[in-house]
Amino acid sequence: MRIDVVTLFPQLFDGPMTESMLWKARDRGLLDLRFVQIRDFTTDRHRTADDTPYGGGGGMIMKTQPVVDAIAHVRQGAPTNVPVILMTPQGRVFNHAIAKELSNHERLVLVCGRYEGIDDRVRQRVITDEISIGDYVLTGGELAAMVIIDAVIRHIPGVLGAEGAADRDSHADGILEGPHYTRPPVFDGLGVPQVLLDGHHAEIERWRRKEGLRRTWDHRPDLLRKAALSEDDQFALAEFAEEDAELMRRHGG
Ligand code: 4G3
Repeated sequence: MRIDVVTLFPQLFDGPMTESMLWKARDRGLLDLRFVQIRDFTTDRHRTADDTPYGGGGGMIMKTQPVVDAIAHVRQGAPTNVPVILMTPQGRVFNHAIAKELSNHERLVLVCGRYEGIDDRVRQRVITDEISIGDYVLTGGELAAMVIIDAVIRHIPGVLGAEGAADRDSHADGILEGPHYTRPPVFDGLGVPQVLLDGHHAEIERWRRKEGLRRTWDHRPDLLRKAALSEDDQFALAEFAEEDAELMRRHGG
């Protein structure tokens, strides 16, 4: 997969994108990650990439022409349907399903704004998708682009080792993962659930599913409305509901 990042600050990607999994993916040729400097597409002596907003109001707006030209440059040779994604707090909110869908594309273009935003005509002419990584504002789209890159490449076959499978992640099937443990068997008086030490594989899988459901019930009950739930799952949830009701009877709400 090839990802082109269009940005005024390509140096921001140096650390995060050259470590660990990201680097392995690039080293193995599974990810071709490139950066294009928007300022290289300015045409004036001062290489001006931003300007004051029409209508006033302060802040600076990224100019249309350098961004449009930078995008046109990276799109050369790309299929006409390549997603050109603007990182913006006004986009649809990113999640596991979107990460997986984007991983099916041979190429992506990620566009990072700075200042108070980009002249809207960039969006009108060349942007195909607008994505937000959450309901908060950052000083630029670069950190959001790094989040997208990390979440997307985990779904490319061969990026995670055999031990890791993105289909087992929290959110893969709409419920969270349960707790994990490694040695030692006792830490500061805290043990490890006996079922994990017994080595009975089917029992362990049942326990993991139930603890994942318990976490979802406790922390993200909103996810349960959309999750695919088996009879066993629904039985477990009824048990949690009964436990909560019992606590309420004993201690009040
Ligand atoms: C406004 C993305 C701000 C418009 C970008 C870009 C937060 C996110 C910016 C624009 C960002 C996010 C840059 N802040 N929640 N800041 O994904 O096009």
